[in-house]
Parts: sequence; structure tokens; C-alpha cells
Amino acid sequence: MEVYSKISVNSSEGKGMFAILIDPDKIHHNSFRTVAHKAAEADVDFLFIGGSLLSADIMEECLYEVRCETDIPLVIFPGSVFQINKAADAILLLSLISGRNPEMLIGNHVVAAPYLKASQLEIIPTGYMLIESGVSTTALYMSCTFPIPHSKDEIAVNTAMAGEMLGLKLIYLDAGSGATSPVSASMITKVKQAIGIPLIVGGGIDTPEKARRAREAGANLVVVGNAIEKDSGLIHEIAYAIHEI
Ligand code: 1GP
Repeated sequence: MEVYSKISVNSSEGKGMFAILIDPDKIHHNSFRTVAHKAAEADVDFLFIGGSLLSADIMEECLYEVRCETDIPLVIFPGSVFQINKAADAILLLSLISGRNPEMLIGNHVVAAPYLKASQLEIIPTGYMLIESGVSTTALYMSCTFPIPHSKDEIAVNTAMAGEMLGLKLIYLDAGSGATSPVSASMITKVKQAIGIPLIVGGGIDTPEKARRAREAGANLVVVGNAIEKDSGLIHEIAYAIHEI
């Protein structure tokens, strides 16, 4: 099944999904297979691959190593056009709708369009929203945007509704990698109630309890990166927390 169909079907059936974010810059290349192996054992739904800033040309190797270990769908979560790679199954075509930087709304997409068209990747138009999280994350700095304030649920709701009306297929609420405060339960619930498309939530989710809270608040798909980079043993516990609901 294609990635978006799987997300869409599971969301309408009320099944929670779990994606691990593998930032190839943060996980040692010797560990790509270990993480992929544990993800396969824990029935992780997707592996997101990418990062706000990569300091080496390592996407290809990462995708290859992970693919050797598992057939979990590989979805590029691109920090830049340089991270587009045909070896994945799909790509989140992120439009950073919480910000007002034209390059992140359309400029990079224009540059990437012919490469994406030729890539055969499944392209999933995604409304990407950065939410203030207590720390200045790499995503914020690199995107030159302001996040939506943590407590301003109504701005998040209106932004997500606008994203859906523009035809985007997913909304991704992200507190940013390594956030000290994840997106609040109230913001997740209100955004979920306002849209009919699947909702992804990530950033600062570092325990099974926080993953469960995001899921119970309304996230269809929960993304965890940092915590798993530190302790891949968490994969099973977080997968269980998300899938049991
Ligand atoms: C960041 O949502 C992802 O874009 C994951 O965040 O690394 O904090 O889990 P963490």
C-alpha cells in the first residue's frame, strides 16, 4: 500500500501510527541497521529520514543500510533539496505554513520540482507547522521563521485549516527536534477537531507517556527522533504505547 493511503486508512480507522525519525547526521552510521532492525521488530509504521542540517553526504548510505534491514516504508523528511533521494519510497513535500519565508512555502519546491517529478517518489504535500518549544531549534534557525507561540491554539487551528483548504494532504505539528516542551495536548486536540486530514505530531516526545498523550490528544501519527538516538531501547515501549490505543 502506498504511504499516504496507509496513513489515511489507519487514521480513518482510528489506528495510531508511529514513525521514527532517523537524522543521518545524528545517528552513527554503524547504528542505522540496529535502529532499522529494532523498528521492524516493534512494528514501527514508517521511518522518516532527514534532518534540518546535514554535515555530510550520507542520505544515500543511510537509505541503503536501513533498506537492507527492513521493508518499513522509508519517507524522506527533507531539511533541504539536497536530501531528495530516489532510494526512498515517499517524500513529505513540506510547505512551512507556520512561517512567512517564501523559500519554505514555494521557492525550494520550484527548484525541486523536476527532480521530484523524475524520482518516482510518492509525493505527499504536507502543511508543516513549527510550534514554539522553549528552545531555539535547528529547524527554526535554518528556516528563518518564527514558530507559532506554544499557547496560541487558535493560530495553529486557523493555519491548519488554511493548509487543508489549500489542498495539503497532511498537517505536521512539530515542536522541533530536541524541544523541551512538546506540542500541547490542547493544541493537538483543537487542530485535529478542525481538520479532516491526518495529523502528525513530533518534537520533544521522549517517553512512552508523552507519545501516549499526543496520541490520545488526537495525533494520528507520532514521530520520535532524539530520544531514540539516545536510547534505541525505547522503540518497543513507544511503539507499544502508540499502538495499544
Ligand atoms: C523533529 O518531530 C521530529 O522534526 C522529532 O523530534 O527529535 O525531538 O523527537 P525529536
